[in-house]
Amino acid sequence: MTYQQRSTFTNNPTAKKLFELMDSKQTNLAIAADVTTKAEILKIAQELGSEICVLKTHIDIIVDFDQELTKELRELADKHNFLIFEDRKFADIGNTVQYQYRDGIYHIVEWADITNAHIVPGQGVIEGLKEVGLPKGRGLLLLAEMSSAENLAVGDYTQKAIEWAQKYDDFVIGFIGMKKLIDNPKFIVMTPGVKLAAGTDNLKQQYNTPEKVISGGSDVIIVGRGIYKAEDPQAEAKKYREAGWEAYKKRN
Ligand code: 5BU
Repeated sequence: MTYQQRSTFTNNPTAKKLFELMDSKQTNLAIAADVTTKAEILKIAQELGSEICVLKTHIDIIVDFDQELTKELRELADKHNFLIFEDRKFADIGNTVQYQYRDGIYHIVEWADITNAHIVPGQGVIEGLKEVGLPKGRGLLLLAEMSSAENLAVGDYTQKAIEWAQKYDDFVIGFIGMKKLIDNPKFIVMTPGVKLAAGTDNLKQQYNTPEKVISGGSDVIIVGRGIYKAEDPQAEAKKYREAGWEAYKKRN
């Protein structure tokens, strides 16, 4: 099924928008913009915006963060037609994650289309985030699997994530996973740990190629250092975009 066709299976507005823009823009590339200054992240959003479906942020690593930044990122997202995914990995009781999602200095729910959560606290983490995010049409990804070596998100844990995603499918739009996890077209799988050359880093990150990830049934490749550390990030982003899209076309 095409991304466009899959958009009709979900009622979540963010999931719909993502499927539609991936198809119209012809990209399944997300960039992990793991840089530490406003200037750097804005440069990435500006220069790579036309190549990507999703800009993934770690907003709490920006040393000169201010409210202007999220406003500007939002403007760039609307201008270049990509979604913003704050990779916050919420992991507390429902009441606490509500504060973390809505309040503090980041007000994540105000500007991030998508965020994600560990399921280790149980279903309360999903319910808490949903009360804050769903009225704004936001979407949540559950961490069903991770990319790092020897991580514990395997087996029954992964199965629980799949079960709870179906239970809360108005708000949970899919997973962080390494492959296709469930035969239901409404759920999106995004995969980190992607590089044109498979391998590892020195801190137990594990990389697969775009071809392997997409042919395995994942929908979005998340690429960080493979792009932003390259000499010419724009040219590199085009390569990843093409590799991801070719693999998708081959699959369909
Ligand atoms: P890299 O530079 O392409 O290795 O960056 C990967 C990004 O994906 C980085 O922002 C991580 O925080 C993020 N990530 C990951 O690498 N593995 C995971 O399982 C999850 C997130 Br969840």
